[in-house]
Amino acid sequence: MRDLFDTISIGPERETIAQDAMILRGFARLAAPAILGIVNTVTDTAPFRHMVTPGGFKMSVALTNCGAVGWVSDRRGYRYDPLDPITKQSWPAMPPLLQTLSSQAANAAGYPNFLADACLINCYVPKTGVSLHQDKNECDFTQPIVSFSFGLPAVFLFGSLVRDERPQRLRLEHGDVVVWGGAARLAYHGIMPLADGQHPDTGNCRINLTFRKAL
Ligand code: MD3
Ligand code: FE
Repeated sequence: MRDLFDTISIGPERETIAQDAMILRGFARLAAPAILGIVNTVTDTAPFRHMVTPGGFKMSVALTNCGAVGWVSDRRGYRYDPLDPITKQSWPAMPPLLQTLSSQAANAAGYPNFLADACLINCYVPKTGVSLHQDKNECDFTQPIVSFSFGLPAVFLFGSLVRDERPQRLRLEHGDVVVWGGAARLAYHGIMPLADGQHPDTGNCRINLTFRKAL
């Protein structure tokens, strides 16, 4: 039950966008330089790349991963894999700062036991987006997904459990964190093609980190 005291204690930076989906506005803003530095270290070992969908299309978003497993796509399907298909090596380990911040964000949203084993890092440049989809390659849908957004703003499309229902549009900005669990966990979602722009911390791109308990 929420009451006036909860509203005061959670403060204006915590917005509920749907049942079990919450934005923590600016949660990662102060940590952004450190996180973006970590992303650069990850991409030194595991570069951003455009994966191919099972249908044979090249994804417009470039991605990489860190953690025990990484999300991959190829002609055989979508899955989590302990090896980077380009380097044939393990993905870079989950950096301690990312492990801690993703658990703290989940905790702030009501998931005290979240421990990510995979972090998918997406890079969007202007005109790229992702169409409505569900994230269902993870083993345990009782665990939330935690997403951190940096750089250029994006319009996030948040639908329901059925694809054809008109999605909500939400603007996600530098440092915003969203936690998706419970009834929102299997919602359809996507990102509108990015508008042109420049951001002082990322240049002409949007970086999104999604933390998952995949195994
Ligand atoms: C909502 N990424 O990586 S935020 C994805 O901004 C993905 O790069 C988008 O969709 C991005 O799969 C969206 C993360 C997100 C992830 C899973 C969700 C939002 C979600 C699951 C249910 C509802
Ligand atoms: Fe997704």
